[in-house]
Amino acid sequence: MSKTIYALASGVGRSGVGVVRISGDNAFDFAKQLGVKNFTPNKLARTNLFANNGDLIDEAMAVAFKNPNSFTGEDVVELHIHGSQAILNVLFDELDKQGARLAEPGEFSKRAFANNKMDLTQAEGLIDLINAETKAQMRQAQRQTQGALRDLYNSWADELLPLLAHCEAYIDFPDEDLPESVKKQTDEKIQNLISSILNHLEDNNRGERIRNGIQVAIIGSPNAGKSSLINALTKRDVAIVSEQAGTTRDVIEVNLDIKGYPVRLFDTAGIRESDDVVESEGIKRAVKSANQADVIILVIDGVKNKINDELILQNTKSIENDNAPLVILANKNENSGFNTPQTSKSIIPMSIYTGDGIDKLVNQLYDLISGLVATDSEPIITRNRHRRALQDCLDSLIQSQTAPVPELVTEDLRIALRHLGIITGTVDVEELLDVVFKDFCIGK
Ligand SMILES: Nc1nc2c(ncn2[C@@H]2O[C@H](COP(=O)(O)OP(=O)(O)O)[C@@H](O)[C@H]2O)c(=O)[nH]1
Ligand SMILES: [Mg+2]
Repeated sequence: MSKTIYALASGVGRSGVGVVRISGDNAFDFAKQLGVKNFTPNKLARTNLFANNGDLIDEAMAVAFKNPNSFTGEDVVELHIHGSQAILNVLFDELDKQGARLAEPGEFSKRAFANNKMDLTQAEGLIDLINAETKAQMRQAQRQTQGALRDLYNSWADELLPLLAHCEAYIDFPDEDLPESVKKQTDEKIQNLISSILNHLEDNNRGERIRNGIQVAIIGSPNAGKSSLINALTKRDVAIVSEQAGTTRDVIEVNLDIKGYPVRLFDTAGIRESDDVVESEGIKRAVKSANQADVIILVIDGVKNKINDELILQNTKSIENDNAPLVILANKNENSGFNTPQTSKSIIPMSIYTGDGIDKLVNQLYDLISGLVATDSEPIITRNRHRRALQDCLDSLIQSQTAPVPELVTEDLRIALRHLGIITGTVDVEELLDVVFKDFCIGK
């Protein structure tokens, strides 16, 4: 018997239409009492909703989903009402009186998980889909909600299970000598599985990068035009631009969509020697931000400087991040005093004043980022939670290869299997559910 729950499933606030979802054993009864008459599954029907005293609540539309063919796997009714707080208040009041209660955040999805409508990776994909801001995030989340990760991890579990069964049988019947061929086959399969997991783990954190945004830090001397650049790229005045050197002190972060890829762009303090305590702290943060970045943009004032290899080296010497590709911009090229760069490095000449070079920069960023996160059709890890469990699974498999007695091999394989189950949620761990579903909002 599952208590009937309800919540606004559409966005909060005034809206043309709001969708209230009701799920549980009494969902159909409660909707009937409100005046819904048509329960042809999956068919939206016009209906008036009434309070118990006969007052009209709203002219609405209703659709019923019969269990198990619903989002939660329970009986579900969705009411399309006018998105007004007053209507919601009256409607929720009536539902409370009937014995329903407001759903907790993520409770619909939790029930969907409990009723095997989705595994934990699909639930996580759903949160990511709701939070997606760019196309790449959307595609990745869609693949996950469709079960790409679930299928992969289940297929590994399916490979492990018979191996575990073999080992257990051997323990139960130790007098029967395990044929050499079976042992060899088992060893091979474990080795293959180890290779597959290693391969899957060595993904350059692509999935997490797409999920969290690719970090791009803008660095360079004071007054090079870093803050002007972040404003030009975001087409907003997010950072203070000033002729005065040392204006930017805090690291300013903005989110940017580069042709579908989510980018977190960081404007930083100009790197130079400074006696000013606040500026020095800003410079420290600038270096830190560059050290953590996936891509670094170095802006150089091409009027004030003759750009050559030596100057570029000087501008980057405090940064320790060899992994991040470096994009070098020679700014202010509309000015007659602009010095043509003399260097072996690839440089984008640009003028933030005229906009020259901005397209080239965006294209280059796109190429670099797509190289960093490019996904073939293979499913990729999107959370640290998956990564940790896979690493644990891997450790147990590797340990099993040198385990001295069959009992210990069995134990290692069992633990490996358990770690795969932790990712998909086939292992029953209550605190795991809290971790996964805490990010959900009410109504999901
Ligand atoms: N001539 C010229 N000046 C620029 C250009 N971009 C920025 N500036 C100027 O350079 C100065 C410093 O810019 P700002 O963005 O604050 O540099 P930051 O210290 O690197 O953040 C400001 O006076 C800007 O107006 C450009 O393309 N051409
Ligand atoms: Mg600045």
